[in-house]
Amino acid sequence: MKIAILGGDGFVGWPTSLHLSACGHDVHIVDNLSRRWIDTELGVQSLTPMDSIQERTRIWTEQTGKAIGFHLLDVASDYERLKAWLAEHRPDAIIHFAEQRAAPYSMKSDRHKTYTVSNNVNASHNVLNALVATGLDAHLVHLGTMGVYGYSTVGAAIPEGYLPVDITLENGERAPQEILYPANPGSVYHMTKCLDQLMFQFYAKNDGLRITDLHQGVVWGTHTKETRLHPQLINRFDYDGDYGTVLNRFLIQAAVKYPLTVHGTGGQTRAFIHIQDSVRCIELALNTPPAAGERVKIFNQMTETHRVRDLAQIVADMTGADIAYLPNPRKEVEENDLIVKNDQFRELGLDPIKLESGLLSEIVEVAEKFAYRVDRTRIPCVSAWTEDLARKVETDPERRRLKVVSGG
Ligand code: NAD
Ligand code: USQ
Repeated sequence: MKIAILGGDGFVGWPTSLHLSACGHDVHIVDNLSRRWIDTELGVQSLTPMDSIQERTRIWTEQTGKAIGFHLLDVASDYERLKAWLAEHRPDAIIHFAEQRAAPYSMKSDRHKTYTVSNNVNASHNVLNALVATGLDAHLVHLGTMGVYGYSTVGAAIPEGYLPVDITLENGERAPQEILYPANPGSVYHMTKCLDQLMFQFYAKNDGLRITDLHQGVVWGTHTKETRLHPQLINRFDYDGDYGTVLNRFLIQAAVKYPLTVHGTGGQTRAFIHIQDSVRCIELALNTPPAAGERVKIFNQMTETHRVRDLAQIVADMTGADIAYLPNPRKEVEENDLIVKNDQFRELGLDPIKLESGLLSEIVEVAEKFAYRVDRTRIPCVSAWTEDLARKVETDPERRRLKVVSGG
């Protein structure tokens, strides 16, 4: 299959590109390298030393004899070039990672909100628009988020995208329907993923586009089978207060003896998936496309759920790290339960990597190995969801104490 990987230079996109190339597909990465520019804007860098995309693809060819194309293109702002690229290359499938994906970054300021909305919504719409305009029947696989469902405890399992409901008709009879699960975003970033869902629904209905939306949980880990092949194929690893996700942050914090930064009570429950399983799920989804005219196929791409404070305790037990309970800069439910259905990937053969089995190697092979590259001042989460929360976080005595004792 010829596959366009939009955002293929990123954390999930890079190992996916390698894996699909290893499987024998003709892989083309399309990326504007905006994520690398954001590192520069924030004054941070990946924990792992990451080469240029050209160098990465050169090493891949050297190691495997397989080629991966790279095309520098802004999917959100250069519609005409995107359309021309699709018309020329005519991929059989498109995997769409090309969005600004950090909730804290999306909430930093009004400028960051505007950028996130305009980048993400335009990127998704441009792809859909160009598919119709070029008459291309490519299967579009999009990386969405579990965050579209929100995190309020309802006491029922979250279904895979669609919720069965009964509508009471005028005559009093009940009509069963399936609707998109009510969107309940917790940040501007998550809001853009909710908007994506509506665009997918419309284009599948109106133009018969074949679309799969993967509602993914928090991804943890670094390596996959293919990134291990050579040191220069290594994946990126974000640990800073904007892009670092919770479990990977705890791992590196433990490695540099920085107290584990739990927000609030740590009662937030989230869904998780290892990067190797994420790549595997994308492959499974790619191989089972919906038919033209079918509604958007939605999978919950996660393997286990955990409470943040339990994750901190697991990492503390393994490493002896201290835990710091800090004021939460985010406006989010303090304590929630989360039960999630993921039957579809299980039925397709996903055999998940469990947290307990993968954590130790991640600490030794990555966190401790590259700990010397950590800038401790970039660890604190400083992006607050509201002005009030910003003030609360800034003046909190525990946070100030942590800053002094940890040097961060
Ligand atoms: P990332 O930021 O590492 O990668 C995104 C890539 O897209 C980057 O290489 C960036 O340069 C590129 N990009 C962004 N806007 C672009 C544009 N307009 N044109 C071309 N390229 C553009 O993010 P990631 O962690 O790899 O996440 C990939 C996708 O998966 C995102 O859509 C994200 O929402 C979703 N997701 C990620 C996680 C996670 O924990 N990392 C969890 C759930 C869902
Ligand atoms: N948290 C802490 N301490 C930290 C960092 C985070 O307690 O040092 C808490 C947060 O307050 C939140 C939870 O951990 O309650 C998860 O935060 P996160 O930064 O790990 O994840 P999130 O912001 O939800 O975003 C990440 C990805 C995003 C993806 C999402 C999937 O960046 O692209 O969509 O996970 S999900 O969470 O399922 O919506």
